[in-house]
Amino acid sequence: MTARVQVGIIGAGPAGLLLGHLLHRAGIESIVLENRSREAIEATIRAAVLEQGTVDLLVATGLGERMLREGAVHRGVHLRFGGRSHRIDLHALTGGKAITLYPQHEILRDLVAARLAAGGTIRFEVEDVTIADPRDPLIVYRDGGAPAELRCDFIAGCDGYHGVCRPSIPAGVLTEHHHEYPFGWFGTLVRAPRSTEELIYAHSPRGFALVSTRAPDVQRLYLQCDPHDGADAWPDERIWKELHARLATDDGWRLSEGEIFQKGTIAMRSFVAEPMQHERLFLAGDAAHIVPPTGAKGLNLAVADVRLLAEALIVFYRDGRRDLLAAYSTTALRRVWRAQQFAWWMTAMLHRFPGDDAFQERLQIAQLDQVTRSRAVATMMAESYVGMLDS
Ligand code: RFL
Ligand code: PHB
Repeated sequence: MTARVQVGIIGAGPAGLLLGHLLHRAGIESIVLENRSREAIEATIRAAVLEQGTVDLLVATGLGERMLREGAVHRGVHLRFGGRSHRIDLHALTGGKAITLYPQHEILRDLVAARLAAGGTIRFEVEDVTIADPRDPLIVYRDGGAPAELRCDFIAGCDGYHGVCRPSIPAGVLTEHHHEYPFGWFGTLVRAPRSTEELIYAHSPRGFALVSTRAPDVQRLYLQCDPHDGADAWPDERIWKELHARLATDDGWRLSEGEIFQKGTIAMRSFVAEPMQHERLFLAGDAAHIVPPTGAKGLNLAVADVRLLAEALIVFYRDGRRDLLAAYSTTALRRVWRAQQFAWWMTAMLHRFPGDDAFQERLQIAQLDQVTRSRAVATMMAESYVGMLDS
């Protein structure tokens, strides 16, 4: 059976679902095709740091209710090095902006609920999604085991780094930039009261550590690790020993311990595909770019991409103008590269690289010292951390 819709969206991550929501508000119809189940996407633990612009967009488009109630607003973050914590006052340095901690899977739950309540179509657990033609867009897939087709004016490729949209673009069209970092993050979820009100990014001679939260009684703790480490390389005793060593301060602060109920290694890579468009296929979010998590930018970039793409599609359908669609890739990539640079800057400043000696470590400390003492450098960090979406 061939269905017809204005915009066919592949992927029900934050990019795909938010795009469907924004288009619906402007009276543009879309269908979202997702190969996982609703339960699986709503249970995947990923990002949590929302920039001010992401929060403002979600609130302005009717998605803010639970986030404003359950999310935690943080007006600062801590850089910890040399046994001391230094607060970066995001709020004061950016003229009143803040980040909000609200887990990605909660945003997905809100988005799925909003799309379904508005009568939108999300087809979960579809299989074998293929873009048959990006010029006269046709998506071929299997739905409940039966063959199905979707004809559309445009395709939004929101299917993440491992999706099918980017690889469907013919060879020679895209330039792909890859950078692998020689370490990963070992991520844990811990049932314990939070040890800190605000996030702590810690530099230590033993490697990086990060203290974040997911709920008042759930901490999200990360450790720099070997990128090939499996969970068996990190028994609980080793995790606590390393966390205590890397987060040690001379002011009596203590990390609260509890049951570690989830563990896993996260690869650290940078990736950009240029351009983010081919014919009538537009890439958005992780399908087009990956940033290492140190700058907390991945989800925010996905939101920024679809805000731009939605505006371009709205202007096209309302006024027949194609100029914003034509400019989409160039405009989006400017922000993507800035985020890439910021994530690299944070990563390079805070991690121990193979072969680093005491000289490299002292240079990192000097740089951290400058970030915490120079208002100009702290402002650069604060603006990039809370406000990339506005630039
Ligand atoms: P997603 O979330 O990967 O969604 C893509 C969706 O497409 C589906 N899909 C397909 N559907 C149909 N057919 C196919 N062939 C398909 N192939 C794939 C997938 O099942 C999935 O549902 O991409 P999207 O929407 O672009 O969103 C990107 C964000 O998920 C990602 O950038 C962030 O999670 C990155 N990130 C963070 N970003 C932040 O802004 N702040 C953070 O604090 C932050 N922390 C993180 C992070 C990512 C992490 N990991 C695991 C990589 C922390 C971690 C640990
Ligand atoms: C998280 O809470 O998962 C988190 C916070 C900050 C980051 C990355 C991840 O930079």
